[in-house]
Amino acid sequence: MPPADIFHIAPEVRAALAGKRPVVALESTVIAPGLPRPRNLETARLCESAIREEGATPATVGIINGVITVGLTDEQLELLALSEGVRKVSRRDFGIALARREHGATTVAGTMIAAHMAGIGVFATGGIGGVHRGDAGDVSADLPELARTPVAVVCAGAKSILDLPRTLEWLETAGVPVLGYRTETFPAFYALSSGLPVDARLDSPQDAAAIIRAKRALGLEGGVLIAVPPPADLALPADEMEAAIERALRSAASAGIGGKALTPYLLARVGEFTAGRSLTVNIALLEQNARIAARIAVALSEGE
Ligand code: PSU
Ligand code: MN
Repeated sequence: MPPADIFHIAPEVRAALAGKRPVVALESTVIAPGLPRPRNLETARLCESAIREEGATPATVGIINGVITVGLTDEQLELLALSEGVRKVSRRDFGIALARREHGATTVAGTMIAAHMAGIGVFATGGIGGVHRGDAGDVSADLPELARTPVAVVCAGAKSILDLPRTLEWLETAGVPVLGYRTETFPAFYALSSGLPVDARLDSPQDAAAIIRAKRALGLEGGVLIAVPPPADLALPADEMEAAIERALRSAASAGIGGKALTPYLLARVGEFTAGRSLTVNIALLEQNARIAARIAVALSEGE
């Protein structure tokens, strides 16, 4: 584990890990630039409560004054949710944020790295990054992280602001299993299905735990992606979603937005174009994923 002056695990999380009790990591990029205030803070708390209700310990990951923190306190969550200028931290950004004593919100890749360092094997988020549409050279660092770091990531698939077929091809090449939780197809975040097949359907948390355990036992590097469709009553129709995304992509192109700013920009525009309904489903699926990740963490700890 890294030295204590740059890596801190909250006492409650440390105790759960030492006692081999279930822990679920949560990311903070979804809180800081990902969702608008004040819903971001409410959602962060909602996800933590869902994990506790299922009998696991939540560990939201972020960077506070240059210290990677696994298990943010409520005050620290509030700090990240309400501060301006919090750095979005993926693999490449850790050194910068730590050396400059900045606050940072970790992406899926960043959270996987910190979770694994702490000894946490299950992580819940909303959607992973992927291969961007149009520019197949813009590949999120989330994908190579899934290929190298052994953490199970529970998500609602990836948003169709991305090129989903290319994203799944990338994961296949890199050897990342893509599992559907009670579904045969990869969900499209706001929409129930992308129509693209997953590698296996999971019917229970125990089913997920068995696959994670078997992969671990083999010593294969890399993670497992577990995709859960958003709640059916709130999911958006695929055609409406597609229209909002096309508009957002045109808006990003004319504003000249690219690089790490592209994902947050597209998400904000889609929110406007769906009159906030994308936000409602986003919050509901985050809570649902946290709950299912906790059940998987519980199933994993029962088998040990
Ligand atoms: N997808 C979402 N909401 C998000 C993100 C992705 O629906 O907030 C965030 C996640 O933290 C993800 C990151 O890891 O964006 C990917 O950014 P990039 O494409 O720059 O790697
Ligand atoms: Mn990118």
